[in-house]
Amino acid sequence: MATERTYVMVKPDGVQRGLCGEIMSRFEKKGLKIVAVKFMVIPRSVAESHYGEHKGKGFFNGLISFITSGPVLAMVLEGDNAVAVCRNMMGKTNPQESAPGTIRGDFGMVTGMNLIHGSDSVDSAKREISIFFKPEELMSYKRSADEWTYE
Ligand code: DAT
Ligand code: MG
Repeated sequence: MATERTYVMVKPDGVQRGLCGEIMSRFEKKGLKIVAVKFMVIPRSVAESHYGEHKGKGFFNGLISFITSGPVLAMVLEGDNAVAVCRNMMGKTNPQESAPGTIRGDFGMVTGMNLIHGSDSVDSAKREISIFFKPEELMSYKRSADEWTYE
């Protein structure tokens, strides 16, 4: 098994539309383990660091304004291949190109309000988790359901 941790965040539009529970529930039901959760308004400097790879792009300033415009639900999820599993459940960046059954495909209409962020690699997951959480905020625990989730 390739147990990984990934950084997932319900963006301000998802919070405003009352989708926190729905989104978290999908990950829980899939079998991902919740390792950490935080409800917060992201400071501008933290948002710029989180989205550093997009600095200089035309949408960067709008993205930073949007992601800092209200509270987000930040979380760390763990499981086998958690990074790719979560990205698949999110759908494509443009919700109109996302398959039904994915979070963006089911709930989103435009790229600028695509509801959710998820790390795109194990390396970015490590970087993003360390931006939003202290090591002691990450819980290591066993769930009895794990033995009915993995062979
Ligand atoms: P993803 O969130 O799927 O990893 P990304 O890393 O390419 O996508 O971009 C980060 C976010 O920036 C994305 O979720 C929404 C916004 N964004 C990306 N491309 C955009 C564009 N062409 N116009 C407006 N917003 C964009
Ligand atoms: Mg990305």
